[in-house]
Amino acid sequence: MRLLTLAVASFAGSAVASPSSSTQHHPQLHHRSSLNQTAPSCRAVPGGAGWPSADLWAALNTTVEGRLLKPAPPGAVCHPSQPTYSKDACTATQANWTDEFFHSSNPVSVEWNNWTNDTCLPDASQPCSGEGYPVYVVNATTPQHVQASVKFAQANNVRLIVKNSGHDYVGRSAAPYALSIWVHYMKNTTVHPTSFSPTGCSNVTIAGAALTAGAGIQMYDAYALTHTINHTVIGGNGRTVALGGFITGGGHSILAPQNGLATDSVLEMEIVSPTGDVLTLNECHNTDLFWAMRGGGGSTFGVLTSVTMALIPSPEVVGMTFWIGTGADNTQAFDMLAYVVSQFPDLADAGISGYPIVFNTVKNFIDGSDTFIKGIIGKLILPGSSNATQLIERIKPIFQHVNATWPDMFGEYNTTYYPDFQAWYAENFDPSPTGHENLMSSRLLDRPALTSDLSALKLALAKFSASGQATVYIVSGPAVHKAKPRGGSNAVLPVWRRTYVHATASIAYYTPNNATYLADAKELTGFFSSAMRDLAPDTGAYMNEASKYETDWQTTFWGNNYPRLLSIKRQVDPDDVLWCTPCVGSERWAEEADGSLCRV
Ligand SMILES: Cc1cc2nc3c(=O)[nH]c(=O)nc-3n(C[C@H](O)[C@H](O)[C@H](O)COP(=O)(O)OP(=O)(O)OC[C@H]3O[C@@H](n4cnc5c(N)ncnc54)[C@H](O)[C@@H]3O)c2cc1C
Ligand SMILES: *[C@@H]1O[C@H](CO)[C@@H](O)[C@H](O)[C@H]1NC(C)=O
Ligand SMILES: *[C@@H]1O[C@H](CO)[C@@H](O)[C@H](O)[C@H]1NC(C)=O
Ligand SMILES: *[C@@H]1O[C@H](CO)[C@@H](O)[C@H](O)[C@H]1NC(C)=O
Ligand SMILES: *[C@@H]1O[C@H](CO)[C@@H](O)[C@H](O)[C@H]1NC(C)=O
Ligand SMILES: *[C@@H]1O[C@H](CO)[C@@H](O)[C@H](O)[C@H]1NC(C)=O
Ligand SMILES: *[C@@H]1O[C@H](CO)[C@@H](O)[C@H](O)[C@H]1NC(C)=O
Ligand SMILES: *[C@@H]1O[C@H](CO)[C@@H](O)[C@H](O)[C@H]1NC(C)=O
Ligand SMILES: *[C@@H]1O[C@H](CO)[C@@H](O)[C@H](O)[C@H]1NC(C)=O
Ligand SMILES: *[C@@H]1O[C@H](CO)[C@@H](O)[C@H](O)[C@H]1NC(C)=O
Ligand SMILES: *[C@@H]1O[C@H](CO)[C@@H](O)[C@H](O)[C@H]1NC(C)=O
Ligand SMILES: *[C@@H]1O[C@H](CO)[C@@H](O)[C@H](O)[C@H]1NC(C)=O
Ligand SMILES: CC(=O)N[C@H]1CO[C@H](CO)[C@@H](O)[C@@H]1O
Repeated sequence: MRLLTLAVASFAGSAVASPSSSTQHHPQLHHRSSLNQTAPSCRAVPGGAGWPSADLWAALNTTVEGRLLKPAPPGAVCHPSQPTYSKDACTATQANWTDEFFHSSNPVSVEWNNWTNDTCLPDASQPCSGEGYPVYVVNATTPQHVQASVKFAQANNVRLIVKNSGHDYVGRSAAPYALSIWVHYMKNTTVHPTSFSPTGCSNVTIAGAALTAGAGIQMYDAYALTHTINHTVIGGNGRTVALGGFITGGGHSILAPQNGLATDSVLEMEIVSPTGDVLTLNECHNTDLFWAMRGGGGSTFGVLTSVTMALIPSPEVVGMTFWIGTGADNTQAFDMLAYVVSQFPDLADAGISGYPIVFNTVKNFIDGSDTFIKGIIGKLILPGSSNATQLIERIKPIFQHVNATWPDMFGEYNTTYYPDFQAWYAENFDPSPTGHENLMSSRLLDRPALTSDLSALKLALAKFSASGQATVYIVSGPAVHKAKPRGGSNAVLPVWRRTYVHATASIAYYTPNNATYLADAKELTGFFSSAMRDLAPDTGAYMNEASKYETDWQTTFWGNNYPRLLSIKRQVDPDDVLWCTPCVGSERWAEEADGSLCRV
């Protein structure tokens, strides 16, 4: 995610990695760890013996009221060999490929090309097998459509995935040979203006406004709707990010340091369980699942159909944009950057949050000259205030210290008053373009990591921003630390309760189907992750925005919640009907080189 359009240094591979040798697929060699020796060792694949017959698919289609789709890959319109080929449609698709709305409104498309394995880009010079995409999709609008899809996948040994907006950075919303439940059109909403009583908890009334929303509701819908009653959800910064993946992963927000994580605001959920039951989860019913579905991750414990979130009165906001930069050859650039970032815990404790980004040797976007600079740029907010001086008096000393300590530092800040959060969001949402190869790495940083050893922080930031930029988002703070989720707790990584900064580094590249680029990108992702692990070995990472290749991912994403999450997963999904990686309980299966999913 990127807030500002910097001159992003597109990744140019340097390592001399050789293409990984392709492994032959030998289903008969699979060793089964499962106790049921008659269960198939792999999920069914089209054309294989176990794939459901056309009649079975037609019966599913009837059950889901004719909402079964067999979509062509969106890029097929550019390939003359494909049935959907069309010159005009190709032009439109190419024009829209960087547009988040395009991917989120398509039944199978996802934002980052790699997760469909570049198997049908809108580019005639690339291959188009479509094998990275699911085969069938249910365009679900009711829990019953979801239920029928889950039961069908279970009964027929078909790989099952869930797609919502397709934003996912770890590739969980696309998969080959799968049936996909597309929840994008689950958009029912109910506003509760004054209070909410969780279903079947006759003794509980939760004061304050709340929103019940279908899992397909996207950020811009949620903000716009709650704005009509002068409230806001604790939401993310993208426009099309949907509640399904966001809430189940934890959901960070620029409003979180003052109000808690998005998932901390959840009062109730409705899900379809992996065994096909429609369940209401809250503090009185299905409490284990209620705990797990708030932070345990998407497409693992069930399919979310709707969620009820507590709202906050929309705060007035003082917003600031700022930058501090210096010539790329200034050897003290990272001394300055480490100092500035070390101030973030104090800023968050003072009620300030925001989206700063470190930039490292990028073309001078400040004056447009042909020079290179290093520095930091971003947006800060002080919600609940109309007095810009309160924000400025916190930031000015930082600028003064920088100027007094290091030579040749240039900077600027401006403030703007917004009467409510919606007014701030309308100008400052995340417009990140999509439609390229993108791998990510991330780390959550607590006060010790940010303040106790500035040499270590300096080194880590320098490595972490090596691809041109890295985020150092202030999206956790006091209210996350002392959050009281309903039912006592939820499953987010406990490190959130002492985090101040969510740092991310991405490798974006524009050369598809290139094994060298892929290998280099994976290597760099690992380099970023290890730089941050060295700085903060006892923290972890936000699972929704992280490296797919994170080592020790169980602990990195869930910490000491992992054993309880695993036991709930085994209990509610003994057959691993919902499977993704890196996801809780995924250890018993692995994707083969040809994309099929087999037991290990
Ligand atoms: C531009 C951009 C901005 C972002 N901003 C933020 C931000 O401010 N804060 C933040 O926390 N994150 C942010 N994210 C990350 C975002 O939270 C994740 O990408 C999240 O996975 C998106 O969920 P989705 O449902 O929209 O996407 P999808 O890719 O469709 O789904 C993501 C995962 O959730 C699962 N899932 C989706 N819906 C359901 C459901 N109904 N039931 C069960 N599982 C489901 C999918 O199977 C998949 O595993 C941002 C991402 C992008 C690309
Ligand atoms: C074992 O797997 C087979 C095939 O999936 C299934 O029919 C059978 O019911 C399973 N047996 C048990 C005991 O789970
Ligand atoms: C499902 O049924 C609808 C309505 O009859 C039909 O239009 C659609 O093509 C069917 N889907 C598939 C994949 O056959
Ligand atoms: C592409 O985007 C334009 C406007 O953004 C829209 O009108 C058009 O329908 C889109 N095309 C496709 C194929 O989605
Ligand atoms: C999916 O369902 C929605 C809601 O009924 C409908 O508007 C949309 O056209 C459908 N999409 C496809 C591709 O069938
Ligand atoms: C949305 O509302 C419609 C009509 O009231 C209903 O049929 C459907 O089940 C609801 N969907 C969800 C996800 O609750
Ligand atoms: C929201 O705030 C505006 C401006 O203060 C006010 O006019 C309006 O009545 C409020 N709406 C509600 C539903 O409270
Ligand atoms: C409400 O009652 C349920 C049992 O019906 C119990 O589990 C829950 O803890 C109670 N909650 C409160 C706030 O008293
Ligand atoms: C501050 O405002 C001036 C004048 O509008 C503008 O040129 C400058 O880019 C702004 N700086 C920042 C950091 O937003
Ligand atoms: C704004 O805040 C500053 C610093 O806290 C304070 O001195 C000043 O009186 C405030 N101004 C108003 C109008 O409240
Ligand atoms: C330091 O002071 C100079 C001269 O007043 C100014 O141009 C520059 O922007 C300042 N730098 C910072 C980081 O405030
Ligand atoms: C991805 O595509 C490559 C060819 O570009 C193929 O060798 C590989 O098996 C595919 N992987 C998956 C998981 O589909
Ligand atoms: C073309 C490409 O880069 N494909 C890769 C995308 O990511 C998956 C999952 O890591 C790899 O298996 C593919 O090789």
